[in-house]
This record gives sequence, C-alpha cells and structure tokens, in this order.
Amino acid sequence: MAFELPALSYAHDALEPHIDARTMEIHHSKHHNGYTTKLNSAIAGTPLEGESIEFILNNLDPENKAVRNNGGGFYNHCLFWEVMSPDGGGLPSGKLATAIDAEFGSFEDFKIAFANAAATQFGSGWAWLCVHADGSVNVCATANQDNPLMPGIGCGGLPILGLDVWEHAYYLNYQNRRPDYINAFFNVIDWNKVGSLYEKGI
Ligand code: MN3
Repeated sequence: MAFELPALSYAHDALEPHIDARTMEIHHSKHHNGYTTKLNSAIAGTPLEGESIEFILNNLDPENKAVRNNGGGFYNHCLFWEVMSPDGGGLPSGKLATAIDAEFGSFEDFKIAFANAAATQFGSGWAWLCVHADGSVNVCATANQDNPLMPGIGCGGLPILGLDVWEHAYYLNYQNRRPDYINAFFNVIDWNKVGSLYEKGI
C-alpha cells in the first residue's frame, strides 16, 4: 500500500485568522502532497515498501536523502494537521499537563521554551514536544524535514506536537514575522489531541 495524503478534518479557512486559507490549501495540497508522492517513489521496489512510516523513520539511513526528506515531510505534516483545530487553544489537561508542569514548571514556561525552539531554528525546520517512555516530555527543534523519530536527531521520543517553521507555512500571511506565527499557533493547538497522543506514547 502506498502512502496517501490524509484529508484535513477541517476546511482550509477553519483556522483563520491564525493560519490563512490560501496557506493551508497550498501547504496541504501542494507541499504535503509532494512529499507523499516522492516518498512513494523513493521506497517503491525497495525493502521499505509496505513498512509503516514510523518503522521507516526509526530505521532511517541518514544518507538516503530521498527517504529522509520525503518520509520526514510526510510524517511531520500528518502530525501537524492533526494537532490543530478550529476549536483549539486553551491549556493541556490531565497527565499531559502534569508532565509539562514537571518538566517546565508551568504552562507559560513551556510556551516560552517551545516558542524559543521554533523561533531560533535557523532556516527551515520544526519545533517539537516529545514524550518519552517514562512519561517525561521535552522540547527540541530539527532542521529541514528531520524529526525526533530519526535515530540520533532531535530529542528522541515520540513527537506529540509539531510546528512547521518553514517559510511556506507562514510567509503569505506573516512574511518574515515568524514569532507572530508562532504565537498564533497557540490559538489553534488541539490539546485534547495532543493529550491523547501523550497517553498513547507512554
Ligand atoms: Mn510544511
């Protein structure tokens, strides 16, 4: 089975004014679709064909740039769409809130750490919140389409929240104002979804 571009669970304009409809349309139907198509081409006829995306990334040969870039791009965007919602914003709850407080001291301190990771990632990349097997969480950033599932890259663990800081994710609406985009992202984070990913990851 080839990988398929997942449908969005909300309309392109559903995240406005925080993320604009045109950006969402291009980002999903062009960029994410491109990673998906190129990933399928890169693994066709190889031992990776038919494996899960998690297996492919966990066992990545970092020299295999086609799988690294397009496998990362496929996985990262799937997570990105999932952790946003027009009903998002607010605060995490339950075990995730406890884990965030344990690591960062407070939600506000987590927000500062995450926003800082996103803002200081030089060039294209992603900021992450990851859960580890012991239930702890941490924040990191990775370049390009790399992600924490790839061996030796980022903070390890399972990504449960990801923010795309490539210019294609925000430039139409925010131009060079990446910090404004990062702040706006907090208004659309679906903490119920992130919380359920946390519970699955421990
Ligand atoms: Mn992107």
